[in-house]
Amino acid sequence: MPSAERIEELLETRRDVGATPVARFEIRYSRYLDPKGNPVRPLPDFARDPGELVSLYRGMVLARRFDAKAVALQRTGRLGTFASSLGQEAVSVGVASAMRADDVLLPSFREHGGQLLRGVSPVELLLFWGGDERGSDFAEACEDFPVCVPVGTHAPHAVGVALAFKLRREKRVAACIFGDGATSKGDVAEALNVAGVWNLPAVFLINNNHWAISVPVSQQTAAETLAQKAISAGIEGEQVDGNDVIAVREATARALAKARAGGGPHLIEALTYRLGDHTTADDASRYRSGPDVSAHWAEDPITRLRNYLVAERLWGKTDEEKLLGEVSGAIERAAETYLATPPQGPETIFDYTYERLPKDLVEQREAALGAVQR
Ligand SMILES: Cc1ncc(C[n+]2csc(CCOP(=O)(O)OP(=O)(O)O)c2C)c(N)n1
Ligand SMILES: [Mg+2]
Repeated sequence: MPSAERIEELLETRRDVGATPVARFEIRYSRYLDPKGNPVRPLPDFARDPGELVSLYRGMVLARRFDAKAVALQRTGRLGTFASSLGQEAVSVGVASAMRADDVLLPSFREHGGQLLRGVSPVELLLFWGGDERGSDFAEACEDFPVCVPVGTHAPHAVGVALAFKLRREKRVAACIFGDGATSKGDVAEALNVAGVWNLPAVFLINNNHWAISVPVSQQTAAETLAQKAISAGIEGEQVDGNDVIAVREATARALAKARAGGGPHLIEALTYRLGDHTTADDASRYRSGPDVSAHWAEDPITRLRNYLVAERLWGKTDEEKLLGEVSGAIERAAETYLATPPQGPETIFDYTYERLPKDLVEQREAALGAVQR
């Protein structure tokens, strides 16, 4: 690595030979509420409607309740490995709240808040995390994509969805959410690139929770921001405070409107923090310190919006109690329905991959059925 002086010397040489800058870029960051919930600039129009703000608040509270229940079910052996969105609720709730019903959401695995807001039921989500494929067959939002566990592989799918919208001349947008870790994958770079070349109606959102399991963002990239990955694809990129649901919604709404009007794709990097373990199969205390994590609780997106609502006299103790009662009731009922759903038969493992089952799998299918009947 050359020294700083040597680098400066080399830069001087470039200037001496008359090299001129041919392109300049900048990445902007936006936020409306500071971590305490105080507005730092005039709020966007939608935020003048108390109903809209309360609906965002409810969406985040519902996500947190869902997370807590799912973790409890997993810990008691009644759910598979689960990825909580604790502390990150503003990201997918903000995105989903800006979408139209006929847009298509392509989530990764930490977006239940947004999925619930779009009409996916908590029972479906629990079935999915319980290993039941019927949980991906949404009754509402049925054109939304299922949870994508492979990191970043849904970004090219979003390009396909957006291309279909463009070819059919439909005014719809594909919204794809992935993590900071996913931005190191070829799938994401290729998706951004081709979305740019074909000027597709796609909005990509990086849920930057600063960790990819035990790998911190600082080891993920040498770039100053992840949003600037848009620049190399020739598309617009920006950063928002991902714990400010108003900022996430405003940026997404702007990006969706642009894409819908034929203005092409957009990349938003939402800066948030993973307050919990990566999944229920992880123990984050092995690679990050408690005090580091606790400090991030001061940025909690739910407290932030509640503080604002309370300061504006739009929310009080009775509203809070009523909401918590309603949300807890809905999640408890969903858990009961999930637990009372008989599992699918073992033959379903075999039934949906091949049009005609190969001979050895026919034998295995029979053996599996026989083992259950015994
Ligand atoms: C293709 C692929 N490689 C590896 C994994 C294992 N894995 C699961 S989550 C994860 C890290 C993802 O980090 P990030 O994209 O930041 O999302 P986050 O989990 O922080 O939401 C990895 C490596 C996987 N699921 N898929
Ligand atoms: Mg991450």
